[in-house]
Amino acid sequence: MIDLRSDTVTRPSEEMRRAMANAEVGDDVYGEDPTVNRLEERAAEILGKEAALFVPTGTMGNTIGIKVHTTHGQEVICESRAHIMNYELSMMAWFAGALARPIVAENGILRWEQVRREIRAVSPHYSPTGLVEVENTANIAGGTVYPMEVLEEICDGAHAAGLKVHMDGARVFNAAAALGCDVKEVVAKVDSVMFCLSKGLGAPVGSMVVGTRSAMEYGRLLRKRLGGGMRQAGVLAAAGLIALEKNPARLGEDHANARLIAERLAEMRGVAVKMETVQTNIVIFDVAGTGRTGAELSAEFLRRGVAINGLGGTLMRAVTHLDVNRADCEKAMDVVRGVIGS
Ligand code: TLP
Repeated sequence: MIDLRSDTVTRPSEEMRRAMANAEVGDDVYGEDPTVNRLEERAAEILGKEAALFVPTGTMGNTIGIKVHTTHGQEVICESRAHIMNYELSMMAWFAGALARPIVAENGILRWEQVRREIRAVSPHYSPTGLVEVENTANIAGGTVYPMEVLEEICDGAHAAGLKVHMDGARVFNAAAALGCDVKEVVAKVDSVMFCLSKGLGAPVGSMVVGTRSAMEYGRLLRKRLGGGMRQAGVLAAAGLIALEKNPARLGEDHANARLIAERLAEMRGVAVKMETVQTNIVIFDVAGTGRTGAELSAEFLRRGVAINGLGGTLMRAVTHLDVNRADCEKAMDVVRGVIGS
């Protein structure tokens, strides 16, 4: 099967499996797992922040990132398609007691002017703003990337208004690759970042939260409270280290493969692709013109050995990653063309 459902589906490489088997471990709740400690140090170093925390999932990482900056009853400004609002089982409401204040932004990229208008002060009526959240890359908008000047303006504006900025950087290394710059520059002005080892970087499990030392110390307590004290987690961190050190450099291949998929899809009858949103490893496309739903087509593709998810209605998403090469993508598009017509 050619699996284009998500970059979460990658399997650990031989090198990762060997490193996992041989990992030096200890009890991480006591801070004694040397492999976890090394991963946290390297993540902080690579992102240019003071400290990092290894967490089992991106959802837990975002939950911690939001909770460290907010108090109950505050609002979190985010884009309308944000993962924190739509895909995390309302975790920020459940755990942090925060309300999402969504903004519809073109291609999922917020602008400071839009954010500024939604900031609410303490008043007898409003829930005050506690945090600004940016998703980079913006998954459901097509894996779009924040231009550096747009991001910097949001961070400067938020800070001047006394607000912190959390980045859901599940795919921030894809953003850095697309921008052609060091990931340090991408996250320089945000106060905390969550990024996933288990997506484009190819680790089997794990995400990191990165920020100031004091925020990460509080985050460590929150992780334990959430049930994320993982004990001998060095077996997972060992794979994470390889993902972090080796795989950012190859993300450009995934981006080129996504572009190929988008170009092929755009030639098919009844399929619409917003080409300007195809900036990284995600292709969102609309099959309304085929007269069929995403769910129907998804089932037909799957019968022919290609997995592509529907996103509800007529939207679909194809994601490239380590475990699909260019030939796989070409083959997948032949199958899709066979079902849809050219
Ligand atoms: N995204 C998954 C699904 O949940 C949609 C995917 O296949 O893309 N932030 C962003 C931007 C994400 O895309 C995801 C996962 C997460 C956070 C959460 O990560 P996990 O799944 O590790 O909790």
